[in-house]
Amino acid sequence: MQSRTQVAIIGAGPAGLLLSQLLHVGGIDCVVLERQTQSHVEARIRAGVLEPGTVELLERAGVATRLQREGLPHHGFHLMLDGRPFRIDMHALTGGRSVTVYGQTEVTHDLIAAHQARGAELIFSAADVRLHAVESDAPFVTFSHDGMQRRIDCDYIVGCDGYHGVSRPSIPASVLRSFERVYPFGWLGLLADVPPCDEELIYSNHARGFALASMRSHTRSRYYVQVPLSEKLEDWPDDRIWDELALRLGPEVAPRMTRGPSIEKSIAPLRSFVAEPMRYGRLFLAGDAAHIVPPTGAKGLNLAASDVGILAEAFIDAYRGGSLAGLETYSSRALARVWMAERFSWWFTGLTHRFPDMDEFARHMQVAELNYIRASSHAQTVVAENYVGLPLSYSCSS
Ligand code: FAS
Ligand code: PHB
Repeated sequence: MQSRTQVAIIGAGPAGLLLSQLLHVGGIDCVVLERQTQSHVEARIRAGVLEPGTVELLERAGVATRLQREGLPHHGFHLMLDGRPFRIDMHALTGGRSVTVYGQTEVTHDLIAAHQARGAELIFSAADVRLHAVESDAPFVTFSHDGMQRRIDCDYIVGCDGYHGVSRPSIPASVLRSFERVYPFGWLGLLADVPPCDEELIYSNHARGFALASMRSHTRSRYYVQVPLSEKLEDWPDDRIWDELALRLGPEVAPRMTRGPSIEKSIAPLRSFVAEPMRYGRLFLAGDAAHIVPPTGAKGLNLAASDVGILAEAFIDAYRGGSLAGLETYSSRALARVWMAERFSWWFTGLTHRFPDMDEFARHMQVAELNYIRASSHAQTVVAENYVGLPLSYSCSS
């Protein structure tokens, strides 16, 4: 069965769904092909913090009603060294900018609901998706669905299929350049329907390892502890996680922590990764298909959104304004922002985690840098403006 669209999008994560919604608002026809089932996609527990730029894009896409009602504005967060917290007042240090706590799970749910409300072509359980003729001006994708072989001809393909997708490998190895740092630890995440231990997020650098106290609402908490990559989830019953969190969040915070049964637990590896270019012929990459950051800086979802914001505008310029300049400069403009977010995520991970090969000098460097940030409003401003998301102008000038 053969059909045609203007833009074929591979992957129904936040990047693919947001791009599809923004293209629809811009009057551009597209189809989204997703390998997993809808319930699998909607069950994923991932990011929790939205930058103002991401909120603006969700508003432009017409999917921010619940976010505006249920999202939690956060004007600051806490850094902690061996149990002693101090606050980064983002709102004051960035001229009034803040982040919104609203789970990626909810963003995905809202985007899928909007697609289904308008009868969009969002195809779940699309198996064996393949990209064809991406170097030509007549690319197409093939896949199987409901036992039928399908082909969709299109003007452009956008790979929003994440780190393990098929799109990035569709760029010839002779063209693709990749850069990577794999961290010698992972994050064990726990979700529980208990009230958070604080009004704001707490990032803790502790001698036993990193911990993060986050949330999804006033009644649902999200916690993380750094664990060696060799750890197995089955060796971490809830009580062991709560005990470790109490130790790493210290005597001031631990008494405020409410324990309860986990509703989700997982261990995620950490890596920094960038693939260049983010365009090859009629194929574009966006989100985790092109880059991965350690979640420390809460950048993964937000970078995916900023890629998509740049790309959607470029497609609208091409289809509505007849200018291909946006598409031609997409990769360099997106990468300029990606590398700045990669730097912050790498730096923030280095500042807050215990590395197995860390010697006493390296530990003193971490302690000195955290104490400098505690003391200096200038140093705090650097942290704050990166955390809320750098202005697009920073990366356009590079
Ligand atoms: P995604 O990976 O979300 O979506 C890609 C989609 O493509 C998936 O639905 C996949 O099923 C589909 N797909 C893959 N191959 C396909 C194929 N061949 N055909 C069709 N479809 C295909 N970021 C944060 O900011 N904070 C966090 O705390 C955080 N925690 C994370 C925890 C984990 C375990 C992971 C893996 C990531 C985490 N991230 C976090 C990063 C995460 O939020 C990503 O940045 C975000 O999901 C990026 O969105 P997408 O680019 O849409 O990629
Ligand atoms: C989360 O709530 O999942 C979260 C928040 C901030 C981070 C990473 C994860 O830096």
